[in-house]
Amino acid sequence: MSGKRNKISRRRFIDLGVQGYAGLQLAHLAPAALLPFSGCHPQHTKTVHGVCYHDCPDSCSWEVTLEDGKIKDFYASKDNPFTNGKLCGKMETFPWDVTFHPDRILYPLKRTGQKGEGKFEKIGWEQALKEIAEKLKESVTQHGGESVLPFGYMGTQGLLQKDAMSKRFFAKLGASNLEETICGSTAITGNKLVNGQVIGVLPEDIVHSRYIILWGTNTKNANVHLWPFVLEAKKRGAKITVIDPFKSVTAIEADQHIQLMPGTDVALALAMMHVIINEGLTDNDYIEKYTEGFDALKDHVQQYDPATVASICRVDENLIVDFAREYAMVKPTLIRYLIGMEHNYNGGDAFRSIGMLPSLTGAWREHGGGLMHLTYELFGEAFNFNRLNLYASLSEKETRWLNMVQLGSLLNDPELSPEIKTLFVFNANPAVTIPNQNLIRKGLEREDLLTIVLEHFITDTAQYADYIFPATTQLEHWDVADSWGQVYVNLNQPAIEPLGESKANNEFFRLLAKEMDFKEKCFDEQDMDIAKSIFETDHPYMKGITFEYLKKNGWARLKIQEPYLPHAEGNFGTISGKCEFYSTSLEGSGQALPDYKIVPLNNPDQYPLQLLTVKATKNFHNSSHANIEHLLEAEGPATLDMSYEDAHKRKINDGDQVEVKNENGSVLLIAKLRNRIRQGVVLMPHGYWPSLVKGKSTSNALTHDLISDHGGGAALQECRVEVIKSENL
Ligand SMILES: Nc1nc2c(c(=O)[nH]1)N[C@H]1C(S)=C(S)[C@@H](COP(=O)(O)OP(=O)(O)OC[C@H]3O[C@@H](n4cnc5c(=O)[nH]c(N)nc54)[C@H](O)[C@@H]3O)O[C@H]1N2
Ligand SMILES: Nc1nc2c(c(=O)[nH]1)N[C@H]1C(S)=C(S)[C@@H](COP(=O)(O)OP(=O)(O)OC[C@H]3O[C@@H](n4cnc5c(=O)[nH]c(N)nc54)[C@H](O)[C@@H]3O)O[C@H]1N2
Ligand code: SF4
Ligand SMILES: [Mo]
Repeated sequence: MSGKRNKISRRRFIDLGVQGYAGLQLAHLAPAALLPFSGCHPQHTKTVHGVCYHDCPDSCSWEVTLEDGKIKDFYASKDNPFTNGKLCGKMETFPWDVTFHPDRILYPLKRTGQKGEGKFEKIGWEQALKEIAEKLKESVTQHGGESVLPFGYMGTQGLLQKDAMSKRFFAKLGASNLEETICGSTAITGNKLVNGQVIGVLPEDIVHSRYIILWGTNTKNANVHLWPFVLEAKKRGAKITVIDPFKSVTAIEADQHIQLMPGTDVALALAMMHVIINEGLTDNDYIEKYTEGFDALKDHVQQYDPATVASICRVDENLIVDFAREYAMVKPTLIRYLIGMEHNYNGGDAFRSIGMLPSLTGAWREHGGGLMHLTYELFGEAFNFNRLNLYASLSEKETRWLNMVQLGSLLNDPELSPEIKTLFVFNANPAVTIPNQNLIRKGLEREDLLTIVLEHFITDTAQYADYIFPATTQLEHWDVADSWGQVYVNLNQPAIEPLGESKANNEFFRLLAKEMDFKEKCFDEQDMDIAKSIFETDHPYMKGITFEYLKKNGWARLKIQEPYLPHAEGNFGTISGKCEFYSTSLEGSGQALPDYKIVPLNNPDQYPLQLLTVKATKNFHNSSHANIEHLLEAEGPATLDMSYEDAHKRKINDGDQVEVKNENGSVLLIAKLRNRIRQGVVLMPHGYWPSLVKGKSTSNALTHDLISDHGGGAALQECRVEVIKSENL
């Protein structure tokens, strides 16, 4: 099978309906979900609850209506106040876009062509598993368990299919561990260094705020179900400021947009502190009772005076002063940050310094005041993780950790001991989403590397696989969803039988465990039983929320005591229980206080423009859905935002084709001159599949695998490029 895309149009696909599609593509399978409705039987209608699987702060609840086992309707939960009756545009037609898509992989495949060529033939499950197990056993004997790297990420963030069974499998095998750092790690590490935890103000409580700062987050696009709460706050009189080097769709709607240079947020936050402290706008009582290290911070911020920082951030000095004053004086004030600015070399310190601001001004005291970041810790407290954590007892010894951000370097490093010989990819598309795309491709081309991919589609990563296994979608398997952006728990029930020969990730690892002769009983455990075990808890947040309740109702809000003011009286998650302005854990490293550090980059003269590659697409979710015809069409070809100054200097006009290039690669794009980016910076959306665009390269062909200051994250926005007009490509 080749990676060619079926040209059936979206409209036509809907017209044909699932029944027609079954006739065209899957008649020989006749799975229950696709059987045409027969008038001979009485209709049996039922509704099944589910939840969106995407790595998204919103974790929306949905319902599927079935008639005689066939999907009739798919829609957002109307009752769940956070989902509020609406899925985002990229998920509204999910069953037809993904589950029933004609390109969906429905059988195991084995490579027949060259690596990357995308040529495969069908193979039976039994045979494929046997072959893999044999190769795996041999490889582990020869090179050790650590020569196996599981590259599983958040393609589904459900607690079951993300890694419940795979963790057991790889622990037993003694494989290398993957440091999952591409998203959140740097942000979390930065915030935790100061506050000890990332839970702060609850999402809905933003309505109580009177000054909202959306700092490096594109709420309207990336966190769409929070946006109505922001608008409600605005209606109640709140001012909205967005801090972003790009005039994002969120920045366009804000009352104020501070368009600083990328990666300079830490300097801005330190300058705000300079003003707040020196002008006596601090809450001294709060500082005294609930914080540590104030004197050291006070001395430290003196070097970050507004004039100096104005030249670093390239914003007006008076704007910094006014912004700091307003932040300190309006009450309640809330800072919302999420992920965006962590992908900088100074990302960790940005999250750290901004995370200090609410304690300086005592913003935490009020309902709707403080910091809003991530909510997953609440579920960590509430759920029973015993069975999910069981994998730890299967490891015979501690095995090495490899950072996912550096996959390209790792695959190409002959000095790595042991070398990576087997790569399992599931819930991820690293050939598109991980920095240094060309190095990753080169690694995936290695003849001595066994690559196994579990997927829905032949992605750009799957094209390099030796074996591809068909994974089920969220409509076909069990899962349990916590959330990192809201406080609702969801149980996802399978609405239909798995299509074709697809199997859930967990089932793949259960079967492979058998083939590997793993005898432990935990490899027999079924998904529904693991799901049940998660709810075996008497934590007050889960009062009345049982497996049975969720089976009937789908979702429930954690029973959190209201109003939730986590730090009104300190209670930080640090060892001292205080907000730590000075990080004693980093004492002696020169990093006990946050700093603006110069980025170690090569060739700034040859490549004078800083490239941002961000999740600015409305219709893709990272690289997911970027192969779905109507979504790709709605998104249009990938563009490059440039300032008029930078474009004119290069004789580039709006709509011209341009080549963006540096030492890592080159990407073809359409220039967009619309005054949304500063001189010296260019921006392109991330997510497009190389195989589906002109030039066969996308954003991460240009990015480096440089690591951020804290948490091991990817400093992928520290990328310098040149742009030229590309006439004849
Ligand atoms: N439509 C859509 N929604 C998504 C996703 C998607 O791919 N598509 N992905 C989901 C995922 S995985 C995540 S992690 C979340 C992320 O959601 P967000 O945290 O909102 O992250 P991003 O959209 O990456 O970036 C937000 C903004 O940060 C800005 N930014 C970049 N560098 C800097 C900087 O140095 N300083 C400041 N102040 N701002 C900077 C970018 O210009 C961008 O507008 O979104 C989720 N939601
Ligand atoms: N340049 C640049 N790069 C970035 C970012 C950026 O802003 N700029 N953002 C980064 C961020 S924040 C993130 S989170 C990462 C995300 O990067 P990835 O985790 O690679 O996310 P996706 O591109 O969505 O790929 C997920 C894959 O999982 C598959 N999948 C979904 N459900 C299942 C399942 O049940 N089983 C199996 N086996 N597969 C499944 C989907 O089909 C999809 O191909 O990208 C990062 N990369
Ligand atoms: S991607 Fe996010 S906003 Fe869209 S349906 Fe899924 S959880 Fe909701
Ligand atoms: Mo992410």
